[in-house]
Amino acid sequence: MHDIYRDRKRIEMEENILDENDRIAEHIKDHMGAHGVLVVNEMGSPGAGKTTSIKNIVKNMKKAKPLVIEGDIESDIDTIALKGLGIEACQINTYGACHLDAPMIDHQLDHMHFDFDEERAILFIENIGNLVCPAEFSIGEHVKMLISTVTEGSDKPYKYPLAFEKADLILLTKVDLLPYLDFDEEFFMKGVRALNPNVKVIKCSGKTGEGYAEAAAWLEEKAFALELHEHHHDHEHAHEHEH
Ligand SMILES: Nc1nc2c(ncn2[C@@H]2O[C@H](COP(=O)(O)OP(=O)(O)OP(=O)(O)O)[C@@H](O)[C@H]2O)c(=O)[nH]1
Ligand SMILES: [Mg+2]
Repeated sequence: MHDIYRDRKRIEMEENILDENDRIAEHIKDHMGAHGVLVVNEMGSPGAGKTTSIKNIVKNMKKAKPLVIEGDIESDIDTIALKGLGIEACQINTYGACHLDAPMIDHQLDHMHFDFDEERAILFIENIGNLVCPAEFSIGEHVKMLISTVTEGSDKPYKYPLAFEKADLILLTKVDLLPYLDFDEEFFMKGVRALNPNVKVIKCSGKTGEGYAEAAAWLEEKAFALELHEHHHDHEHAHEHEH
């Protein structure tokens, strides 16, 4: 028999978990922002060009210090590649979970030291390669950056609307491959605009470097628009604020 009571209990529990996640996310966002750190939640399918985009944006950053948290189900391949380029990076492995959540980031931040001389920093958090689940969870970001690639096809905004609806910045990557594909840019943009009329969309290529200077400038502008707190506090657990 269908147990309505149990279904309701389950829904209540899921709501509580989401509330708790959002509360911690809000704390991370405020705390990092007050220290001049812009947090970027980078999302996109496996292989869409998330790590390539971080590398190229960092190359084009002029004023802020780059920091990276790599999220993967397993392995530290991307972290090793970034460190090889001299970029400060650390790894979170979820061992199965299809997205990062705010408690994972809160925990990771406790182990990171932010001793940068620059006035501002940009913390890129590469989420798990997945076009669905990461869009449902805030992890303390100021900016949701969606990586969508021409090789996935132009119908993705129609099939995976939430990721496009929530994005603040969309990088359309691998545009160097357009001559070999039948990507319909007009159809893609129509889908994006229907969900998110004002989102910034930048066409990028990791091969030619196209677009990444503009992406870096867009993010650095956001970083420098953060309002710093006069008195900096040390990082505290979000749950210690709950009484
Ligand atoms: N031609 C071309 N290839 C690209 C571009 N960007 C990324 N690639 C290639 O696409 C593959 C995946 O790129 P990554 O940057 O590793 O993608 P990712 O989204 O970080 O992948 P996961 O972390 O595994 O989900 C690599 O072989 C890249 O070299 C691009 O702009 N043009
Ligand atoms: Mg990657």
